[in-house]
Amino acid sequence: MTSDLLIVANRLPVDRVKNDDGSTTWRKSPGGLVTAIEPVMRANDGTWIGWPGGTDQDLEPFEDDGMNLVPLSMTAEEIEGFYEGFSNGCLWPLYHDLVAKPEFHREWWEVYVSVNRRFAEKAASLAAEGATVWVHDYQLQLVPQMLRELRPDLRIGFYLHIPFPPAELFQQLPWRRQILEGLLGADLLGFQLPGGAQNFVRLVRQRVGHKTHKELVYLPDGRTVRAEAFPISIDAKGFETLARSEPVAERAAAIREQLGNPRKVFLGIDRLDYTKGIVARLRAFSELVRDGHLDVEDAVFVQVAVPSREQVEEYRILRDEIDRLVGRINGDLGRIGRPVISYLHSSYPREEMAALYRMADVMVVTPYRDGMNLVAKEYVACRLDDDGALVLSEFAGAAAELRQAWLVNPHDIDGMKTALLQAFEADDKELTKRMKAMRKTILAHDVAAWAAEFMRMLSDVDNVHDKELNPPGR
Ligand code: GDG
Repeated sequence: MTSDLLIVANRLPVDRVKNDDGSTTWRKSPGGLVTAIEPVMRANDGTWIGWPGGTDQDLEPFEDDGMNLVPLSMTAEEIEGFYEGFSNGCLWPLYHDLVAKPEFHREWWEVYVSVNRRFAEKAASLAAEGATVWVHDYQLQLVPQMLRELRPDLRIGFYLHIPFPPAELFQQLPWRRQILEGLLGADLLGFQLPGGAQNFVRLVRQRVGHKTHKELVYLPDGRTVRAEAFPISIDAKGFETLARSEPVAERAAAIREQLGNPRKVFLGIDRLDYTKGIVARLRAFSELVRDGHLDVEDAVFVQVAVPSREQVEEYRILRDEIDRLVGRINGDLGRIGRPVISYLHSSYPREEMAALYRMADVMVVTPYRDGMNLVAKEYVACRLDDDGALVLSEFAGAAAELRQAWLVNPHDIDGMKTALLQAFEADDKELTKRMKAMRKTILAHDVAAWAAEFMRMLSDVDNVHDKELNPPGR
């Protein structure tokens, strides 16, 4: 069975859950990508190829809720070299401004190449003649070229969910040319921000030597590749409806009650990742308490850190650091029944996330670098009464759209303290003015519009040119 539309992503949109009786079932994983792509998938009887998690081998393709899902198994060695190693130990920090030090290991690279090849081969075997294939994210940057070599008849799109770094950083990568050429197999390359697309085009010109003009790259074989920004969004209406529901409203009130009904609640929700700036933000808040600007009777900080990449050393170190910091802050500054920081290392259902967004007065999102940051957008979508304040890092992609947030530089602790205090003290009129404007932005551009725009551009893209070109490889 072949498909006219294929989604190729590192993960399948479902997680495998073991039941008490030992049997296993699939549960849709949380996240906007599935919601965004599902309608397009259904309309085209699409197929999604991805790793199901774990090391189970030879899982059969299956249908879940009307979607064709094709599991691509990985061995323990592949998970270590491809996923934890090259993707998360090398590319992730390199693409996030070197917030941590990337490690360059040749063995990791070899596994990255071979796993990308397996994804490409699987896609080639499942695509109908002239089908559209949409490849996702930094784990699969070689797939476009590999797939084009196998199947020149396909229309190939690629979307990068994380930032694409400036040339000065990217060129550290020993395999920089292979990655650029891998991406150039696509007809359309989508980035979160125009800056990422520009970084890519500049690198292609400098490092591969292809002719470029604005967002276009002209290849010697006569193909044109387009690199453009498509800022991702959320299911804004879906979040709003959830936040409006009675159970979520009740839960929001119950959480505040459990926190001792402080005057204002600050909230942070992040995957536990060193790019998210969790430590600096907690430090800024605790200094405001220490210096008497905030009182624990008046304000509490709820920090949810969702477990992530726990096999990677850097992530274990960060978890310990946060544990120690929270313990010290609460030990030094808290009172009985009144911790300064209410810290949760756990993941939650969507309803609980909506209740947290609904009950929080100040949402604090302070990554050092973030492709977009959907949490910031979800908070805005859940503020039905146009209230609540958003403190947002300038270095999150979302800052380009959410201009009415209190924008901060997460490296500047004093600047963050000022912004936190301003957000805490802002009057209702100020809050409403800012939130209204942000809600308008989010509701006008949701994730369905994002997916539709990418798909439209991919099908419209004029991928041949008749330019006279010099051979590449200057
Ligand atoms: C990458 C880029 C870009 C989190 N915890 C729970 C939960 N979540 C959901 C949130 C949100 C999503 O996960 C996290 O998205 P972010 O954008 O904040 O961050 P990354 O995971 O780093 O995502 C990022 C994104 O891709 C999309 O392109 O914006 O820049 O780094 O939707 O709600 N959902 C549930 N329980 C949790 O405990 N249900």
